[in-house]
Amino acid sequence: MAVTASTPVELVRDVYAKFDARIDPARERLGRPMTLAEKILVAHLDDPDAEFERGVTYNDLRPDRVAMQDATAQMALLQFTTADLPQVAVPSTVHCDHLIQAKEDGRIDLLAAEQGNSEVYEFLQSVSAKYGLGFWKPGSGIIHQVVLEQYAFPGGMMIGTDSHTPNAGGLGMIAIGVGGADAVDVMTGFPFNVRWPKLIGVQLTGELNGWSSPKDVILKVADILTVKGGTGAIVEYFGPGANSISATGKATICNMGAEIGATTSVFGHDEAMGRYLASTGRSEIAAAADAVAHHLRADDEVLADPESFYDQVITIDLSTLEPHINGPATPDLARPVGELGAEAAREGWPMEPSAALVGSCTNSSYEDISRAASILRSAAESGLSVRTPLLITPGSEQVRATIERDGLLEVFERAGATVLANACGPCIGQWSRPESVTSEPNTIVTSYNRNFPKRNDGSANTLAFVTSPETVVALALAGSLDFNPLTDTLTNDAGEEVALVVPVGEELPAAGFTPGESGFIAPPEDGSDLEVVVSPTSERLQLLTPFEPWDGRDFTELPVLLKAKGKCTTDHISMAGPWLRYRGHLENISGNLFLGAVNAFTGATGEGKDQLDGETKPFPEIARHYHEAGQPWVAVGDENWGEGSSREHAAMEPRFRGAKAIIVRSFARIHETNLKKQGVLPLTFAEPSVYDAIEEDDRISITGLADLAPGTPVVCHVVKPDGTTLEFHGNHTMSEEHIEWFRAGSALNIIRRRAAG
Ligand code: MIC
Ligand code: SF4
Repeated sequence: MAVTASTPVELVRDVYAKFDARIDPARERLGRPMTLAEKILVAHLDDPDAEFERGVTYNDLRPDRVAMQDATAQMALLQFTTADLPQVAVPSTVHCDHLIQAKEDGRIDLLAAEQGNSEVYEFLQSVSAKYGLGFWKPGSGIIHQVVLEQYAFPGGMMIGTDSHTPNAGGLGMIAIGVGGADAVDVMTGFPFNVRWPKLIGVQLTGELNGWSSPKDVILKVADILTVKGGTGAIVEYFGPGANSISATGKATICNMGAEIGATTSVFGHDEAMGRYLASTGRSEIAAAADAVAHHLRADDEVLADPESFYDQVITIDLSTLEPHINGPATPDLARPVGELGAEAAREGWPMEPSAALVGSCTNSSYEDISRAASILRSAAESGLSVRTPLLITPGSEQVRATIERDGLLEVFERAGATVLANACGPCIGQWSRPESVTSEPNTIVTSYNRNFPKRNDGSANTLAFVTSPETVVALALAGSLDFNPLTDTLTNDAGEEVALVVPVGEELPAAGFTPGESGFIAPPEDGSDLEVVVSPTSERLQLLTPFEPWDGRDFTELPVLLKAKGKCTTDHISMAGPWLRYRGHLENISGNLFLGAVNAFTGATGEGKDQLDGETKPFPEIARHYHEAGQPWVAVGDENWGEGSSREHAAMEPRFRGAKAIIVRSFARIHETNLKKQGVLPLTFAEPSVYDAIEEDDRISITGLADLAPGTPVVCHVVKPDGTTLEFHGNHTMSEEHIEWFRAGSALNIIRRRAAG
């Protein structure tokens, strides 16, 4: 099917045509009613009769679409091209959003990005044309916003090479964030393999009111479940409160489900979704969805008695939910906004924010912007002005053009805000700020989803808090973290005390959306003659050399390149910001390996001891030295290793530099799969205390690999410098198929073999 600027209704109808024949027999087989996620997954099973068990089986699924953003698409497409196929097997799109740096304003920054990244954009565009992918130019918007506006549909299933792909759950789609190698499977015609998820039900009662917004729902859920509480689970939202939330508000909630590690999050089809589809020119899809509405929500028996059907149920009363603000450093550190001031004073966090940022894929809908603008407008009328530099990133060209037409952008501009490009910008560290600000401890408030150290401006001095756009604007007007918009007042230019008025907004633009400047480039019907060139001297792109297959031998006495202390997210493993430049060049990006990781032996960040020469060096240099010397190694870590992004560079870099295993207390889902895909063994300590026993000069052996089998731990030894050993078990979640990848050297090597016949 040709790739177009929007999901064609025929594709949707084809998906729905299978529902009766798939879902009804599955219900019978299970002998119980089904939840929404179960229905959508069953409808997308590769083998309709496959057995599945929550949290146990790995199953093959057939997604309807693939989406990739520019920072991950490069590596995904470099892998895809090595399979030597004429076309992608399912409709796939590339979105240019991550590589645009925020510095001056949207227009200037976009021009600079077009020039500075031209080599990468040309590569992505020519690969897209050759292999039949749709290409969204820089400036057209952030992948998840564009997907919501154009491609998502209730009951569909997609994967995306970005952890916030679940944003499309706001339109009732099962949308899963994956590493590039998973996307390559699907684009080459293979199924997507994933562990059948557990199910967490979130029942929403009451109705949002006042300053509370959809963002506060997920900030609260993050508080309850923590950053790892959703691992291996799909979060399903339902209940009377769900119906009161707009489709874009639902998308905000699903989007930030990535921060609790969930496989994805999803809402059942309702009228709000129908309104959004109609307003974005997709009435036919809305009508098709209405016709199968009973398949697009959990069965009535499930809704009536959720405890019996979900693995865990959380209830949130929207009527009493207070506005929250989470951070710094971790998205699950939550409190109602009114409590932040006292906490900041106690902790010594700078009280006056250095910047306030509205936007990102999480919070840049028409509704978000109109609510935030309403606060600014009435504040201006009462003689209040913004005291903190305010920046706004519209999520897409369509949103930008519409809020411009409706005068909302002007409200921001009049308040002195900088309007940045329709792109990720400061959300992914593409933010050029004066050093005078970042060299000092400072705080920022954003309507984004992530707030790991160094995430936004590369500075560990910057403490980031995530909250709703409404709260961001309120704190910007106050110029202080110590302000509760519900109860406090501000002094206006006439010296009077005024309270901020409660935000009001419009769910959808009354006059409909205006598309603005179209950014979609369709592929030619036949691109087979087109050539894709990668210069051998490029510093940004490098063709991939297949990883070596496993040599059949156990791993003996490998040095511990890194034992990480505390959080070791994908940002710690493979930093973004300036390093986004090298996302298409494995060797060059490996220069950032573990630069953010904290060495458990010394407390230092990004450096450790080179066991070959005893010197202290940055981790990437040690890794390069080991690689060149042919010395394989392991890394050791704590809980939730690889939390955060889907970037497979965090798995490919260690693989490229010779890592054989990553041994930790627990893994984040996407990253664990990425390691398996690239042929690195992801092991977890059967006895978590072994982590503590590992010392700097120890070596680690991993044995019995010839008998590697699903469900059987591998036997490992810590070998101390004096020759004494400590045996321990390394658990793993490798299926037969994953073990095949390991033996072949990578999952891609198997695809290559099959493609070669
Ligand atoms: C992110 O939000 O961290 C990113 C940047 O969008 C990443 C993708 C990337 O690292 O390229 C993600 O979430 O997957
Ligand atoms: Fe871009 Fe930020 Fe969204 Fe990631 S979370 S896709 S960096 S806007």
